[in-house]
Amino acid sequence: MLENPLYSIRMRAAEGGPHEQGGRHISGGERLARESEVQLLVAELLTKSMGHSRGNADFIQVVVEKMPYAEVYVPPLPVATEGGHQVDVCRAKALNLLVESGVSRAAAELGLNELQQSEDLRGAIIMDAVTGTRLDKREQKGVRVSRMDWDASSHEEWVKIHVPLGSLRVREALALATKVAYSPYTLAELCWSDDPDYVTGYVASDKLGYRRIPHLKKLGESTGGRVFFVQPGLDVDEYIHYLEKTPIWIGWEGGRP
Ligand code: WAQ
Ligand code: MG
Repeated sequence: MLENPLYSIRMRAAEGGPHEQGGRHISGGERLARESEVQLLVAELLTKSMGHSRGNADFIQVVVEKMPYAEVYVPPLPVATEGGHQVDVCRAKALNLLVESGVSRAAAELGLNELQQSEDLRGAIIMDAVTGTRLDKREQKGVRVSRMDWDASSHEEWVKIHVPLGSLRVREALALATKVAYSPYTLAELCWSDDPDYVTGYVASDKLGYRRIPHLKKLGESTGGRVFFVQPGLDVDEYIHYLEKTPIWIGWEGGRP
């Protein structure tokens, strides 16, 4: 590990000043890099933040940190794509998948409502899977999962057998969903993008895998975000620490399944 250190790279971008001074969230991103890849990945994150469909960022922050940790490899969740073109049909499907994953119907409905109302959520909402109570106290900031990334050769292999899913967006979403589902405290995740030009979202869980749902909102809307439904009674600080700090490689050590 010492000869080949790991770096965490995190980006956040806002319009109208920094987030903490009231700027509107435009984009964020988190990657892991070997030393030789740091410059390239910083450039990729800058590209992601500029020319974004949510607006023109005038505040962009990139943080690069050397990581003192051992490495853990987690294989990606299996992926399936559901049918359905109407938003209400797709939302009903998401609700059912959440309930099948062990979330109460009441909490699942509250989660869907939260995302329907969020236009400027920067991270995820942590929600009690039984009562639907919000457990993090982060408001618009939410909890940002970081320190996860695909192992590059594992991703190459994965794309060969999932040819239409080669985009950076799916790459990032599946890495995040896999890290979140890997925690024993997560029952399920609900996500759709806050980008007005992207309407596909997903429900993910250890039980059901990553289930893509084609129309969780109407084209042109800037609502969206993420809800992590968790076991009641968990230690919330410990859970947030795992999400923010524990480095996870998605893939297979050595590159092959
Ligand atoms: N940690 C926690 N929450 C996050 C993170 C993160 N690292 N990144 C994004 N979010 C939250 C935040 O509230 C964003 O506003 C919201 O999720 C949406 O982020 O076709 O593109 O990056 O299989 O816009 C899913 C479907 C796409 C992909 C999701 O999300 C597919 C997407 P975006
Ligand atoms: Mg977005």
